[in-house]
Amino acid sequence: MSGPTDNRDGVEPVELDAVVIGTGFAGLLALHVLRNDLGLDVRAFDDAPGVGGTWYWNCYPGARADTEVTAYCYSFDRDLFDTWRWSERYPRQPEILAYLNHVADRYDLRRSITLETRILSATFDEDVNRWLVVTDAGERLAARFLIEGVGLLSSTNMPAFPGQESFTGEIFHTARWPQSGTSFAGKRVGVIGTGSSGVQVITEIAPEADHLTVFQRSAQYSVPARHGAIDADFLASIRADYEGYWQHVRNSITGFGFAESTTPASAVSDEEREAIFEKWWNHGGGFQFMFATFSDIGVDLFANNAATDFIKRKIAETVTDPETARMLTPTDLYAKRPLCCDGYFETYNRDNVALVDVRSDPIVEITPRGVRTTNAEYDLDVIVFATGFDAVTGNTLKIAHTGRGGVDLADHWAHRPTTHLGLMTSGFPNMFMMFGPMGPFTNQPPADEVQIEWIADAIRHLQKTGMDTIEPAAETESAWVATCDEIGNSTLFPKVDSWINGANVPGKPVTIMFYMAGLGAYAERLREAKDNDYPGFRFTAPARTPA
Ligand code: N01
Repeated sequence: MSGPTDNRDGVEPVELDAVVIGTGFAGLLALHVLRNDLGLDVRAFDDAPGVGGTWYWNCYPGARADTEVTAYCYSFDRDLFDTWRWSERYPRQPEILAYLNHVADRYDLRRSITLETRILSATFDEDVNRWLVVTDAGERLAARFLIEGVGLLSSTNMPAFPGQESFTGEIFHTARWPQSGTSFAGKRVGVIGTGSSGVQVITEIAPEADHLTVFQRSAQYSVPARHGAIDADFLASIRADYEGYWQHVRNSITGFGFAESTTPASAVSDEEREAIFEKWWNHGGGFQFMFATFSDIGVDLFANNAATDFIKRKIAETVTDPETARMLTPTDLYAKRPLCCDGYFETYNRDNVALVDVRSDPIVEITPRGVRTTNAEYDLDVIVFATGFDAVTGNTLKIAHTGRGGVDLADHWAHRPTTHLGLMTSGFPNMFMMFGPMGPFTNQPPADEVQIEWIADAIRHLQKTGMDTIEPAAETESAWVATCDEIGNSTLFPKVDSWINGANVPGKPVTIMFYMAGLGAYAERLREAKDNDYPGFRFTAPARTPA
């Protein structure tokens, strides 16, 4: 392999076949497949002190997955599946982190991982078709392939309330929780935000804290999770037909492993509908409630209203104070990422928990003593920001990417982020984004596997054809964006503000950011691209004869 000519500092960059950014589910898998299966010379980087990606950082009290764990893991190694023992149906963060550490050890990945190192920039050198990657430790690497598993939900969204630095207590963000943990005993705690992280942290902190004040901007359609042991019969059925189970996961919409409904809500009587909602409320799980009850909750107003009416009635039955129940009752559509949490609404029946509606009584500032809203000041010892993420593009855009012709990725995406197949963007050859914009809106580990298989096949295709680079043509990317827009706009999700469309971060383009047709349809599109020798992609031959 020839080296890039860019040796401004007089030191040639370290030559590699591939750089992987991130060591969460996506990055670890990418490193394993590229290094151990394809035999490439690969290094992976993560700015955290440990592997695990978002599961490293999100160690807030109550953090756990809400996908049945049998589908929240890798499938590529049957022995890994059979030998790793999960303790619960929805594992807590320490268990998921332990699993990812086990994966790093099992496949001997650590020797190729550099931790506590952030990638600052990636510049494509068109003379030699290599990415010049620079780390914050000053290391320079020249790699043919750049694989980014930087986390769909990893870059924190931290609102800038005036006076934040004046607060004399402690401030935490759920997604940058101290690894040493923290105690809330005897403390007055305020939590800002009631998304997936918020409902979990609120429910967990309330029994421990002296007092908890929840600052809620939007009420949530949360359903029970029904945590518990893994269903032994279900596990046995997976073991009896391992391939069949994973095929089912990969062919589904959500990739969660449950049977998704094919029945529209309007196709059954009112009594039947109520019984189905009740059944899934008792079964537990947010995606299950949205996708296993009926086929059209995310796309049809009648179905959506039926689901919201049911959840609203449950809130009214659960929350004893009518005014608190009113504040906790959402008024918008059920079209955010569906949540689940055991005991969430019950938490507001506790004497030590108070709810503040910051839409009608906005937070004005953080004071040395706590949080001041328009109407009151709340004295606090701890403020927890459960305010979520600069999702999808946040971490990607923290890296200064320069593609062909000196084009900056931030400029390429100034209007909105675009890709082809959620994986590649035009003008940025051999750069693969796992869960990039316009990727599938699904459970991630199975989708990571679908994506890395495609990436590995694309690399094999280059090796076979003697080509050096692959990238989508601009018009191919536009066509994929149009497809994503058409599908996304046929759902109800764009009608509600959330991280799914970028509306949660002030100033961010509000747009369709996912391929909303499901994992099965997505995998089919990837298969088509591969089987037809990558139509709509551009290839270039080696730029220079290898030295
Ligand atoms: O973030 P969110 P999250 N003032 O964006 C509020 C995954 N995840 O970290 O709704 C006041 O959903 C904001 O209010 P509003 C999962 O995919 C999974 O909770 O924008 N409030 C909202 O209530 C999830 O969807 C798991 O009006 C402000 C909250 O903060 C995704 O991560 C666990 C505010 C943010 O909710 C994100 O979840 C955790 C402001 N200035 C996370 N800014 C599981 O697997 C924001 N908010 C279970």
